[in-house]
Amino acid sequence: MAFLLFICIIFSAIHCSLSADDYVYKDYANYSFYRIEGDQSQMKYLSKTLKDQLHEHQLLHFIHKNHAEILVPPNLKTLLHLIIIRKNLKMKIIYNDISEIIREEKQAKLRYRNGLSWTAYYDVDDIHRYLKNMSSTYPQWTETIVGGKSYEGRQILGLRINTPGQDNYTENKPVFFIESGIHAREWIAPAVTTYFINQLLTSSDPKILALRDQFDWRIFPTVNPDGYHYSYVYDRYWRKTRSRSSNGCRGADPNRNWDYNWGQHSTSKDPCDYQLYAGSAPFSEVETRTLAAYISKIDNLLFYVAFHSYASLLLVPYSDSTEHVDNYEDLVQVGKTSLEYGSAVNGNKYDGPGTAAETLYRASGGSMDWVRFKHKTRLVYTYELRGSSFHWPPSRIPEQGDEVTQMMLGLATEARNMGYY
Ligand code: 0X9
Ligand code: ZN
Repeated sequence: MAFLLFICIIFSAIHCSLSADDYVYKDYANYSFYRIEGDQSQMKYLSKTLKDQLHEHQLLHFIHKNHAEILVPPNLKTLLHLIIIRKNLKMKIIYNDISEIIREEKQAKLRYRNGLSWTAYYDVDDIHRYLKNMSSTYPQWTETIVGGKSYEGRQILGLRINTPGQDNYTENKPVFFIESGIHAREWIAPAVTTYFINQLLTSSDPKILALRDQFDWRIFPTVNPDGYHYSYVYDRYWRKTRSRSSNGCRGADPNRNWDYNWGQHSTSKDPCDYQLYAGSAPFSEVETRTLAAYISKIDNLLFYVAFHSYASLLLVPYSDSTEHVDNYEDLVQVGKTSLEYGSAVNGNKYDGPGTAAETLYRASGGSMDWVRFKHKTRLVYTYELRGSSFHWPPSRIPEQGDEVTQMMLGLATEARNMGYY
């Protein structure tokens, strides 16, 4: 490692992906995942008191209006317990030792073998292999598409599905775009996306076949491939891209990097911020820049859907304002139908639809807002999938996969009823 470090220092002007503490496995031994409840002033106190530690230890945390979730290292537990007692906060330990969950998840990892199983999480090269395999299995109406590229030189690979359908036409269908995995650690998002692709390609349900035939699909399961790989192999809670800032810190939050109201709400200017660094400028990240260029070339974009986790929540634009877009009521009606279709599968209810500013928090620089603003795309949604942490059990991927399939059917059905296509 010392030798690598020496080489990196010598060649620091060029991209050097191996440095001392970057590509080292983070095991999170004895880290606990806490959910803490309280009112707004208690949450403010918590955030103020823990600010330096959260930053210094690069910790995963969310502090909302009435609750907080924090991944707590062993040496911070006493301090946190003192705050909890002093401020009379409610606390629940979701995972006492998160490294056990990471280890279990690791044991359930699989490599690609004639397909994906949807009972395990796969690394990005296996997801790409699946997409390539599908395009050679269905060469007449699917093709792999390249939506852009990543800092470490990976492709943002997707699958286009455009069948001749019953009417025997492939031209000028409305485009249904799916963006998934922009946040590296939200593993359930790429998993349900490939599950959905599989449903479109192999289901015998006439409703799913009709859904498939109505659109020109552009589906990208992992739009942050470097981040996903890094999360898969080294640091389970990595969220950002992997670009290197001049001070040596890594990555920007790709859902804060799009060129619409960039850098305003729920973002950080600090390249070392573990979660929310907005990048050095709008579209500083090659992933968002190239994907935006790809999107801009699409005519007839009707649906833009992004998958994240976790909150069981459906969001509509804009994310940094409580003002409503002109077809807000329609977005809500179409979104509601989608959620009804989804909850019919397993009885699971989502919150929303609503704007992020009203239901979650204001956030600027997200893809959804840019697509809506720049392209005036009529039907734009962000799904925060289910879960109480980033660890959705791999054996239960099909549960959310089936819900998402129905939610997409619900979107299309109601949009059609309302004359959107
Ligand atoms: O903060 C985010 O980017 C999303 N939540 S997450 O917990 N998955 O990180 C919310 C996205 C909604 N806002 C935008 N699309 N801008
Ligand atoms: Zn996310």
